[in-house]
Amino acid sequence: MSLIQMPNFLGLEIIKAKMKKTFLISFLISFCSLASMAQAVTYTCPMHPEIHAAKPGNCPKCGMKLVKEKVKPVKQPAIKKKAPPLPKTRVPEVKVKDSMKMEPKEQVSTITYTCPMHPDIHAAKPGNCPKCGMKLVQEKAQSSDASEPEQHGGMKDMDKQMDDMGDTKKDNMDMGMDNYNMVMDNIKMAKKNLGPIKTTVNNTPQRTVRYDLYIADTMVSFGKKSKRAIAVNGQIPMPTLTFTEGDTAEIYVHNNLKEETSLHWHGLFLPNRMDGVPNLTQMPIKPGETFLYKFPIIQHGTHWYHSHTGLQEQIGMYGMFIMNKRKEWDIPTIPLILSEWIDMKPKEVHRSLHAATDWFAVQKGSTQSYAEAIKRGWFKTKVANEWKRMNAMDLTDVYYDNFLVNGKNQNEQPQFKAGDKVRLRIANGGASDYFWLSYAGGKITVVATDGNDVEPVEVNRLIIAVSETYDVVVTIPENKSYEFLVTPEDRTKHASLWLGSGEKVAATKMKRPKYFAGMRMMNQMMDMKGNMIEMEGMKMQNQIMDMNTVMYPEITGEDEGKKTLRQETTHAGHEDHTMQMPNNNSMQGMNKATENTDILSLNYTMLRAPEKTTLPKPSDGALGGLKELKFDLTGNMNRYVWTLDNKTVSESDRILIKKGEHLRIILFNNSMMRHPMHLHGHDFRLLNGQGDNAPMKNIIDIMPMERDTIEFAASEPGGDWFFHCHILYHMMSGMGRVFRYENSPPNPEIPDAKLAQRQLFRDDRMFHPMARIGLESNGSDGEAMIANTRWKISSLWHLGMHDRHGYESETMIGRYLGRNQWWYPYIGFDYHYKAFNPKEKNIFGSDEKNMFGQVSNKENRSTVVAGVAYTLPMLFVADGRVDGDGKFRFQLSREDVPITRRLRFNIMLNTDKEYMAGFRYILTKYFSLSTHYDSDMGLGAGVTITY
Ligand SMILES: [Cu+2]
Repeated sequence: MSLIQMPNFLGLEIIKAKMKKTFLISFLISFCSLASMAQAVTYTCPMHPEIHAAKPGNCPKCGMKLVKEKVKPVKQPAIKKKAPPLPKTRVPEVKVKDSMKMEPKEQVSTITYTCPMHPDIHAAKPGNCPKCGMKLVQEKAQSSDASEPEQHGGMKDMDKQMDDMGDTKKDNMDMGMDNYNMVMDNIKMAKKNLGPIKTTVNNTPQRTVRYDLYIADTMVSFGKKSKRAIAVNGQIPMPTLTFTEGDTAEIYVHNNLKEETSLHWHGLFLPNRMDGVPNLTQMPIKPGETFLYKFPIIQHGTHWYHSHTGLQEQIGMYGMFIMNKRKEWDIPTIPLILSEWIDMKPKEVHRSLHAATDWFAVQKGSTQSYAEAIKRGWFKTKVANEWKRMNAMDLTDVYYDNFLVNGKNQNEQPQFKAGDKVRLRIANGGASDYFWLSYAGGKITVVATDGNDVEPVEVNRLIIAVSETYDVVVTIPENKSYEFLVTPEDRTKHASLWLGSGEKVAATKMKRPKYFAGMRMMNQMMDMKGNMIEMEGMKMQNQIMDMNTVMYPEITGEDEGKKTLRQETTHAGHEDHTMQMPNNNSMQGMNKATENTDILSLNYTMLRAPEKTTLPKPSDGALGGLKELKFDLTGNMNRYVWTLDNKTVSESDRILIKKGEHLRIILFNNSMMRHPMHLHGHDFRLLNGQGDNAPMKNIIDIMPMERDTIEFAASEPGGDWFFHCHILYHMMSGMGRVFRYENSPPNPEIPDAKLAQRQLFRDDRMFHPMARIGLESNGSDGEAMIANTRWKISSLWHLGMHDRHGYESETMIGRYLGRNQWWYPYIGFDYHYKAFNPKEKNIFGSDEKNMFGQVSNKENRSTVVAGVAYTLPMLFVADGRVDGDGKFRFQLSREDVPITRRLRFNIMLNTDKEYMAGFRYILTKYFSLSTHYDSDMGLGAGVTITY
């Protein structure tokens, strides 16, 4: 197939070779010039820090744009006296291990090198680890840095600990000492700027606080039309429930809906039967029923609550859940719950995502069509992308009609005056969107996350993952009205809160992401097997390197299209700082590296608990004490399947855990989207380089390619606890697991465990219908199907206007295999009738015989078929089958090549000498104008209905 050879034709190999050559040249140049230039500017790859070049250009390993690397003086005064300093270009690599300072005496003759991941490796010279490729570090060092957790004393102990992925020591190293120091400086500064904050002590005796929540249908006009939503006590969001630590909550939920419901108390430690997951911790609350949630308030902080039933969270069932400390800050505090609104019914959103229509992309203008790619110089990227069988990439799944802060797009809090400090308790109650938070009045001081205090840090902005909470403090600088801006990750629209009164000071609006730059990044990150490449030696943890920075115009510059590309390929001194990352091994460096910005975004390594969070000793009963679990976050965007280790909730067993033991969970995101993973009923330590002071969270956002570690104590008496992606449509597709405490007492809320399990599993086993019906002047052809995670039952037809055009219908059932679901074996039944016309010829001649020389049974075929379809590079589907008459057929087809934002091209060719080519122009979600030529049915034009 000539199509398969396309990339060669496009010269990808040549480009690679060119890159190698270019690199070699630039390396030589850099080597020579470095000898003479002490403080020369050099360039490195964000993904491959071992690369150093004298000139800007592309990385020879991954083709990514090199970024400036500022040579830092060696911070080892002891060495300076006794031995020549290490070559300057080496500094950034060695610095990873800055914490391991050498004993001066050993310096000259006895330095050896080892791998941080493989302590069994010992080398006389610096270099890379033969096992993992990671930069070797100096051995025989004494760790003396402040962040060193006390319990990890000597080197021997450390070696042992190193074997443990996610160990706090290793964790510190991954973070990099400069980053650590920078965070500590930031904390110092933030504390100073925050100043002392008054507190008030609540002396009211512990009491029972009762709320009655009446859940009922309502109509809202958040979008363009009046639509159904669900209100609680007549309001959206649901009322803010406030408690004080030590209270007892009594929440009566009255279900006045015509459907089941439930409420989950997000991030709360409570008895399992009160956790509010229908069919797991309780049976659903039936229409007309009242359910009492009663639990003691044993923690504090900003939390929220939401329906855990179906897709109700998308249409209004979210609210704040605030637990004040007994000694609480005395500072104006505003709870903010963020959400999205879409006029489309959430069930239809869910179905559309599974049907993989790109209507949301059309609405967003993120189709990434060929025309756009060619016009703006990204053609090769587009081809490479499709070669790797990727459809257009996006940051979010759904196009929303509006974004809400406390149920409104625009909010005002005019009561504040110059100098006031305001605490915002923010929860992302959105179903699927992350939000950027930025402020027109200066820095944002982050003081808590997921209900847990953190040491204050100052940032310019932060992203809040779906279901995450952050407490931030902002200051009103003058007597004006300052915008606190909430921007969804895809930056299609925004919502605001205005603080103060007077002249309006707007925050800088975020420009739309550069999708082609993102596409190129995805190409670089993904191998041909559809796996995310794990970068050797990269500290990719905890959002520290925001991959998506390549798409942020405010950091990496506007997409200049072809101009940029030309400069890029000729290395014409063009500086394109591709990524916001701790280059120079510091975050200050990171921001300096990007000259056009001083934007500091929060990342997880900046979160530090004020107190030690080390887990209590495992109890004696828990043998072994530590259970380590690893999960790959997996997904298949083309069919909207989201899983852990390629298994949905219903396809996997519950994971048994023991009370008293420690759980360590290592998560690798092997998918193209970020996922906010949420654990019910427990906080976990996020191993982020803060050692003993690792922050406690119940949500961890994991970016593509990241590998992160969390750990928690199994401290509950029992029960089933859900662990899942909090993107609603991912969760409903089965992206989760259930942790079950061994020997749990039976849950009185689940009288019939088998029934409950069946209903629980129903969510991700659901079949979704979809169809495409062409009604054109030459007849009708189309396809209707129902499909779930693995299975598809489909029926396709070609009905000509008369018998010489033929009538055909094929009905098939098959199962998708593998994580990427490229394989699709099927069986089915084919009926074909066509009045044979010996004079009729098409471009292959008469179709009396097929290309294998077999006499065609098209004239009157009524037989079983069995075959296998396989998705090829460029998203062509190869389909080989044999029918009950022993006739073979091989077919190649490609659907929906995005020519322009709305124009799609379809093509098909098979060994029965049948072929088809056509265009479809998308008018609305359901209607397209279409035209196609078919070897049997001839030319036609009309409409296509897409469902
Ligand atoms: Cu997800």
